[in-house]
Amino acid sequence: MDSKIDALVIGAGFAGLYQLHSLRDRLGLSAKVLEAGGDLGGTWYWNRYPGARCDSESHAYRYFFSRELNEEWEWSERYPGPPEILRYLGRVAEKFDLRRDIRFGCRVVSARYDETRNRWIVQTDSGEQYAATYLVAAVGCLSSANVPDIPGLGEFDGKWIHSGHWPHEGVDIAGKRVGQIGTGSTGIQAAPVIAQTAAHLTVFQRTPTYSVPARNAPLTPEFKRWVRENHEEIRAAVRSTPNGHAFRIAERNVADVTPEERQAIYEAAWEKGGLQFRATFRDLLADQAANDTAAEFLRGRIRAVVRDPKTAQALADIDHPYAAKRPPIDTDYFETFNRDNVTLVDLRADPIERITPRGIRTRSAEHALDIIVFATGFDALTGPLLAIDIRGRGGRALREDWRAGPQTYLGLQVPGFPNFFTVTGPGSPSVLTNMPVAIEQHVEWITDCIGHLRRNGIDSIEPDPEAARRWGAHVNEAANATLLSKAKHSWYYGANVPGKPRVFMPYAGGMARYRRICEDVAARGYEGFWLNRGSEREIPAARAGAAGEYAAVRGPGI
Ligand code: N01
Repeated sequence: MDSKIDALVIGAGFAGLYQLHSLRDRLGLSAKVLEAGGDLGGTWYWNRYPGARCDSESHAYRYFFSRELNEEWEWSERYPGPPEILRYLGRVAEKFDLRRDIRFGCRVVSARYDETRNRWIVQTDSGEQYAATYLVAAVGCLSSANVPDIPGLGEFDGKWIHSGHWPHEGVDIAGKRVGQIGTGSTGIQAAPVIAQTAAHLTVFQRTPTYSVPARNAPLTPEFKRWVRENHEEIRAAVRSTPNGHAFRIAERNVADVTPEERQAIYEAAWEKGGLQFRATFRDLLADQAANDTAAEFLRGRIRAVVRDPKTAQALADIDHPYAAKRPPIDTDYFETFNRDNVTLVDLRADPIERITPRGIRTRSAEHALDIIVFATGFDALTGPLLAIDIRGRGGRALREDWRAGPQTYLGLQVPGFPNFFTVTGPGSPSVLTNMPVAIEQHVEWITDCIGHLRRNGIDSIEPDPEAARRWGAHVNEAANATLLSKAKHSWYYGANVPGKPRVFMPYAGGMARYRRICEDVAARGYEGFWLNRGSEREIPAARAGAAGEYAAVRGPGI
């Protein structure tokens, strides 16, 4: 089958659903979504590990394009879990009648740009073929599981699972000896819940990390009413903050307050819980000395909670500034190490040598296990795109073009790949933000852009390679203006995947600043892009100014 449509969207998560609605119902295009999963939900379809929960607060973790939708929907907890988020997305799909244009259980394996027909030819794993003028990758940033290549995994007699492919029927861990590798956001959520039912949990930690209590709780009727009645205010807040959350970053610097005041501010933020701990001072991510004060406070909390001094030391011996890696939030993570059935193995002192049929052997011991949980993260941002064989002009392969790292303009398009758009692609704020806010902005920009092309008889759009080069330099500059550049061993740099180029991938200049840049580019007639009509090419003149030079980054945007 060569099904011809205007637009094809890959992925039915938050991004794909809204992209379908926007292209089909606002622009009137014929559009289809191809989704590898058996149902909608993206991240939330796959990530059903014990303790999985959103780190963004529910009143900010939603679409904001429909006031009516928000009035109809009520979250039950401060941080929603996968079942509730899936119900929410199901409601969205129902309200906007999206399912009829989504094909589930079909994985896109290749996409090739046919220059003569100005069409994308897309193949799925079941041999279906589609042709579309516009191709939108809404494949997620964290959807390509990273299972480390540890010798002996194939010989393990027990069961092993990656957190991002948790079986939907669940895994019976009651009474089992479980080994968990990884202590990032996922591992920190999973360990306390696994420990409650497992006979024994052994946590294998390579890099310790800070964590702040989430303080999840049911929402009160008053709060729910406030959310319903303040749609516009909350929407305005998430659209104006650097990270797309509904909390504002304080105006003060650490040095503006006395040590006693600072302690009280940290204590209050610890009690309140959540990601807004990093919003207590505006220089926490820009100034090492400022960050040290937060880091020391958080290390002190670990030492105060964890009773065994050796375990406490291994958990608190953190080698990077606070929030330079994605900061987790938790429910009783450090308390879990006070349980009799939980052991921490510090892999820096005692590295894994191999997996044996019985369990995991480190340099000093063999740990007998029934189940190994890989909470080892993802081949982030580029992984889901490069899993598809994407070929642009002249058959050029994205995998080749990105060999030294991703090159995009605004994280929205790639030079040489006309009419191909990425939602929250590398080079955009994406994972540094509350994702639905970044997604909405991208989907709306892409929709406006395609609307502009169609109204003006433009066949295709693609970035000027020079604009992409300048944007890449700016992405670097933005990262280097923050302490994020001090944690080189992070997945923001691709450091968790052997052989992956070490390039800072998301845009750290802040969501609000990024939004302005994108708006400015569009207002200048899509400056930095080539607009093609047949063999004619319109090149909107680059003019000096904010969009041309992206305004120097003077402080951290995140
Ligand atoms: O993955 P991670 P994650 N041997 O890459 C360790 C989002 N998220 O799934 O730091 C031993 O952060 C690795 O160690 P190290 C969120 O954006 C969102 O936890 O590389 N250990 C690390 O400890 C988050 O940041 C929510 O030394 C190995 C861990 O595995 C992102 O997903 C909830 C290893 C991986 O941590 C990814 O988080 C959860 C090896 N060979 C997650 N390889 C929400 O609330 C890796 N590790 C929306």
